[in-house]
Amino acid sequence: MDEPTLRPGGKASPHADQSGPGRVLLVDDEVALTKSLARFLHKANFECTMATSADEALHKIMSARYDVIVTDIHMPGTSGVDLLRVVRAYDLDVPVILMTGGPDVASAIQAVELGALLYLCKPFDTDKLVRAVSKAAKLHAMARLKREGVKLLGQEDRTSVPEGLGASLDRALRSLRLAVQPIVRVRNQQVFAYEALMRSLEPSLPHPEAVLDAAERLDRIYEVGRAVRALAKDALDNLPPDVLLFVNLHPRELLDQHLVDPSSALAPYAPRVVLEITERASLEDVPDAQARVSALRRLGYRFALDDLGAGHAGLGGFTKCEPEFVKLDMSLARNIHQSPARQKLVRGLYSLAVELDATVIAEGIEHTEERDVLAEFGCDYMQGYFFAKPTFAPSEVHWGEPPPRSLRNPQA
Ligand code: G
Ligand code: MN
Repeated sequence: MDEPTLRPGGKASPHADQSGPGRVLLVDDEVALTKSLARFLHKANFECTMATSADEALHKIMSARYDVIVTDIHMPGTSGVDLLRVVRAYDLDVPVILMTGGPDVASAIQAVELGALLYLCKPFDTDKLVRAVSKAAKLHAMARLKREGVKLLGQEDRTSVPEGLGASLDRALRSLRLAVQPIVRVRNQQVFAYEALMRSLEPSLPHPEAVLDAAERLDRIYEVGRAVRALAKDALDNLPPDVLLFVNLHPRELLDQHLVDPSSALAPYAPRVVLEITERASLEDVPDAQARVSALRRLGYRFALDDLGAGHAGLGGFTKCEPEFVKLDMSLARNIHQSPARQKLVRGLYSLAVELDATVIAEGIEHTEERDVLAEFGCDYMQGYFFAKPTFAPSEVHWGEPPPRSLRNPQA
């Protein structure tokens, strides 16, 4: 069998089509190392293209599609992290594996935030690279399929609305209520805000996701949002004036004129309202998202990026809405005291959010140990069943045993 070519940009093995394991772009200024890595990847049937600088890599990325990018970080000229940044600006899915001779915390944090899949310290076992590239190629394929699936199902949803769904949503809207859950400051044991959580009595739409799903299918998202905002106004009337209310916003609601209307019922309360946009949904499909966020900010609303760490690892949410608050997804807090990996990730996300001038709120705190690890990282704002469950009227907050003295007073 012919040896597949290793030349940059070269057409390679017979396995290099869509059905093969995949096309890899290898970027490193150390040519000998790159060639040797390419040989290993070829043995595993990957088609490899080499580039000796980030700029050369960019050139190649613009003219061909790759399944995985493996790049050195420190190279003359543009760095691997900058390459990753550019790649993320136009392709959310392609997995990037970073290699480095000298790891540093700053570039590792940047790499995580920009959605690098893996960070390999040289020297590494080539088998490890081959395994990582194989996994990355599969993840990429899955991401592409997921996007296709979302498109397909999205189209199907619009054409096949189950019978009676409209009536169910009508009933859900008529019985809609807001539960509230406190967001607390741990150091001085204060209730800082509440999150408003939609609840309905309609049994066929038993939780908020079901209501939202029905509203999406029926193209009635605005209606749900308007109902929630009317209830939010009532809730604010019953809260102390220095307490904020966090209100979840479906990204599509950014397009609702009612939201930006200064004469809407909620507008006078805007300085006390923080609009939560989830990282799980995409702002990509909202035209002019940034301008719409700015218009709302001019009315006095502030923004929180919800569920950080659970959605796509790209920068979309941050760059489009420049949130005042960031809410760490509850999966990150879960048993964090038992997971060094989670601690490392949360520490990275926390310091990055702070650097981006966002106040971090840890969500889903259920245990004293979770509260204390987060507090130790510097996180003061928290929410979760540990303090209080969502209730229809603000309830007593459970503070538990005080955190260690050093965590109670920042000046100590
Ligand atoms: O995506 P968002 O963060 O808006 O979701 C909030 C949901 O999380 C609410 O439905 C609320 O009831 C739930 N919730 C709040 N605190 C906790 C907690 O400590 N543990 C768990 N499992 N769920 C929580
Ligand atoms: Mn939320």
